[in-house]
Amino acid sequence: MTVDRLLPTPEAHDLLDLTREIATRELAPKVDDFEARGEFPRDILRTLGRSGLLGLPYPEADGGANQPYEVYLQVLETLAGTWLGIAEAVSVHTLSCFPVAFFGSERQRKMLPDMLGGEQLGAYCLSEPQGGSDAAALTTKAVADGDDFVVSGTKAWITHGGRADFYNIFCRTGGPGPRGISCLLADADTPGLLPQQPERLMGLRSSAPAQIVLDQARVPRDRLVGADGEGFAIAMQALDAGRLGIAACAVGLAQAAVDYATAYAKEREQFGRPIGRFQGIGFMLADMATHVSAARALLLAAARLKDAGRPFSIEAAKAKLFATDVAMRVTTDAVQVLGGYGYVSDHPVERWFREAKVLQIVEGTNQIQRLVIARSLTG
Ligand code: COS
Repeated sequence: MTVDRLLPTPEAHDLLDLTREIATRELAPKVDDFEARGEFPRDILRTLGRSGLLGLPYPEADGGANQPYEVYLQVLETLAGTWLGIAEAVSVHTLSCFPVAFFGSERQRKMLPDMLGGEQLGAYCLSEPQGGSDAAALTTKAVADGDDFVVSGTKAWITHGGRADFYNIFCRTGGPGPRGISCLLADADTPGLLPQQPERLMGLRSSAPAQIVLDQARVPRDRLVGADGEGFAIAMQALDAGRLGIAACAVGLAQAAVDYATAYAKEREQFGRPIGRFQGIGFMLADMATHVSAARALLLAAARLKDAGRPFSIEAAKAKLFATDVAMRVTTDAVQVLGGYGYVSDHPVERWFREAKVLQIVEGTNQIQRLVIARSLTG
């Protein structure tokens, strides 16, 4: 069922129409095959870039489309309803452009049109094998040596690892704790930047992350993004916006599950009538639909705060927490509505159920979101 949209401009309506058209024409015919084979859809991301969908929330002067977050997130939601892997790739690429767009030097910012146009795909390297939630404890070290930093360590769970053209590497240039962390922008062909084999995932297989080993990688000193020691603050601000992207992915996935389960319940007959007419199923669908609407409302409320230039970090954490928990619950219930047919790969709900799980983990586990929200309440 198409959700009625209250969009801020006619241009936003056109953008969503374009997104739906691309989703139907380019994404829907390919998603099953790419997910089954675990193939990364680089060409499709290029198509999205050429259609202007890879730099939506950034200024036109930098090569973006100057769209409010409220609109960008609904584009993501639409993509996620057809292919979560693509929507997540767009969200992570958008996150990866954040450090240069907001903290980059004049020279670094010259790269923005290629980044935002999708010619250059980005990766965001914060997590490490021994630490994801405690991001300020990262151990990857960068030591100044002549005109370069020499970087050593291992980054983990890197979306687009081995496929990206540029990597934001959060690393330690100073002492322990958040203030010793800096952000470096490294090209994919940096000597010593060594992507490992992609992880073998439960779901989201077309966009499997990989570890990045940094073995004395030499990154020019003029690729320091922002000030020395500013990296943690950059990482956290990028994630505030990125978490809204993940929440939008969750809403899109959950809406697709509601739509699919509803259509099935109207067709499938037992005891002489469609199962959706039994209260046991009808009430389940009602709860699913209500939770998705609530998740979308929370997400858009946070986006509108961001668009208005107001603090939105805590609202983004709430939206990420709620929307991804809703996606897990709703996809679980969608499998239940389809019964045995929900548990086989002939229907997409089986895949959506596996994919929903990762959204409760990435860009800050939902336990971290609760921690952020609780600290804002209790100090
Ligand atoms: N925006 C700007 N600055 C922020 C910020 C934000 N959202 N959150 C924290 N900071 C700043 C703080 O203001 C503080 O600055 P000062 O040193 O100047 O006071 C500094 O960063 C340290 O903050 P804090 O003490 O809260 O850091 P913690 O070590 O307690 O960590 C959490 C905070 C747990 C919230 C952080 O580590 C986190 O988000 N972890 C999850 C990481 C994550 O999402 N990983 C996924 C990677 S992508 S798959």
